[in-house]
Amino acid sequence: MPVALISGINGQDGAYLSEFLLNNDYDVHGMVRRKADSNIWRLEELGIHDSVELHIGDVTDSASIGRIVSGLEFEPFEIYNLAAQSYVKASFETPVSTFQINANGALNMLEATRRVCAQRGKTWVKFYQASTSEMFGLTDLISQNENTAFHPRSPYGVAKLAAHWAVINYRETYGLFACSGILFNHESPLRGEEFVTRKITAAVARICAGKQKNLSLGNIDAVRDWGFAGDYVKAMWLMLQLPEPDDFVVATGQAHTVREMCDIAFAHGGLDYKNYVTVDSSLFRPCEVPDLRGNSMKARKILGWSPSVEFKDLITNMVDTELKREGVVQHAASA
Ligand code: NAP
Ligand code: F7E
Repeated sequence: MPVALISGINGQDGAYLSEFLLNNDYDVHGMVRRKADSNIWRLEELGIHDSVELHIGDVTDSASIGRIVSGLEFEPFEIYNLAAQSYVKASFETPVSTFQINANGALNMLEATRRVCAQRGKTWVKFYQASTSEMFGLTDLISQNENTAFHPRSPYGVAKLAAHWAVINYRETYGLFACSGILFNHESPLRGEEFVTRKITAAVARICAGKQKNLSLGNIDAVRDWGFAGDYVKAMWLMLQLPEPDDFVVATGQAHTVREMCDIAFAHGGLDYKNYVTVDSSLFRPCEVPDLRGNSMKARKILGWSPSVEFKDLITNMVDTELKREGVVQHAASA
């Protein structure tokens, strides 16, 4: 039975990746910071919390990673490093801890992998790093691919770029089987509430339930390439099944504004967003990434990967889940 270890297993991607790997007969292990009070609601919502084995560990604590990875408890086969302080806006307020988790944490995971591979063989462990379109940051290209120059615009993006180069360096220096997926925004009903898709879709449901009156947003003219998280975790796995390690952009290729998202989400709840959404300048980022759209031709050609969920369906599905969570019975016209 193949074995996988996932850091960040209780996050959005960790939950969907666990579900995907379990469906493919993997023995799934995850690293969580605390066992007793870890927030595992996503694993519970997918009904897989009893099917994965959780280990206490922290990517900033090399001793804990070494203990788990070195095979004292099991022999990892694939390691997915998904752990991160993943909220871009918060990284401006906590740049040092963001760097510790997102850059040093990835380095700790790579080092532990290198040590195991030095004992057992170069490809004993296959390593996946969660890189991000935020590394492209400020770009004037219409779309970004694996050859696009990086210009990160936040401590989050800078830290992720350091980790990205560390992966390349460990691949070139030690011959590790290490891949980075440069993933554009991917969303789902399991998204954290601080991210704009979930913030908007949850607000629509709360407004419909009479629990919220309006919604304050930041830069609603920001453009992003949003896909469904369930599709993107499959791309992570596909990368580790290649004969040779490589890096891939994963994206839909379709870009939309936050404003368009509001229009779709509120209309699905039978509302006009213009009556509810206000722009609050305090929610703007000190340094914004205005416009990103991915070109995932390489992933489509080599991995055979493609997205399965259109933007409009992604947003309306998220609204539907939030309406259910709020116990709102949908109007027939908008259902
Ligand atoms: P998420 O929901 O925020 O999950 C992040 C996970 O990392 C959480 O389980 C969190 O656990 C864990 N974590 C944080 N600090 C840790 C530490 N010091 N040690 C161990 N675990 C720690 O993020 P996501 O959306 O699933 O994203 C997964 C990864 O892909 C992240 O690395 C993110 O930066 C990257 N990424 C995401 C997107 C996207 O659009 N979703 C796009 C590109 C790249 P706690 O519950 O303990 O905080
Ligand atoms: O913002 C704008 C905001 O926080 C998207 C993470 O998974 O994807 C995610 O990072 C856009 C930005 O995601 C609000 O300014 C407007 O332009 O949902 P977000 P993100 O920053 O793109 C990348 C690829 C990652 O790697 C990250 O880990 O929406 N926006 N008004 C707002 N955003 C938020 N959160 N809240 C607002 O009120």
